[in-house]
Amino acid sequence: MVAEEVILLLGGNRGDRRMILQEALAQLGEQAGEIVAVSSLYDTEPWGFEDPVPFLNCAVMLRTSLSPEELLRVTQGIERAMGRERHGEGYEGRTLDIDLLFFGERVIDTPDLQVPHPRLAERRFVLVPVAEIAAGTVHPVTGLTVGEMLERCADKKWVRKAGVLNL
Ligand code: PH2
Ligand code: MG
Ligand code: MG
Repeated sequence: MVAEEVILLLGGNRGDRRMILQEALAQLGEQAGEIVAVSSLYDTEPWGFEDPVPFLNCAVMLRTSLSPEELLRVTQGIERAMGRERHGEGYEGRTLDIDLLFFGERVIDTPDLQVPHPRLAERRFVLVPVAEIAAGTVHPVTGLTVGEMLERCADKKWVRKAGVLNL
């Protein structure tokens, strides 16, 4: 299969947040493909639920020859390896979440996987890091670029730069 460009969002708000994202990036490079770009780290206010601990988020661009389903299995394996536990429905604090935001220009809507990520345009904690590395990426359904989505985003939750990962 021909390699495709994928954009992921990494985040977590439990444990050593920075070390966990650093290790997740290394694992993605080993198991998923070639790391093309990584955004700065951002401290971000928890979105959609109350939690005293901010998230640390960053965006990653990857070239992969895995299928979307294969990539999802790899990212879920990395989440589990970094201590992610799932406790049923609803948002909760977690050590590591890896979300597939864009997969080339594909549109995927299955019970296990929706790409582009359905809530991406509503969230500054997603759009700010992605705009840093891929502001011109076009949403295959709405036709808006990431930069345009950020300009239109009404989300008021705070997002603050918090350093960079080592490449
Ligand atoms: N992830 C969520 C829910 N809320 N809030 C922030 N700030 N960052 C996240 O990564 C995040 C969230 C669901 O995966
Ligand atoms: Mg998520
Ligand atoms: Mg997720």
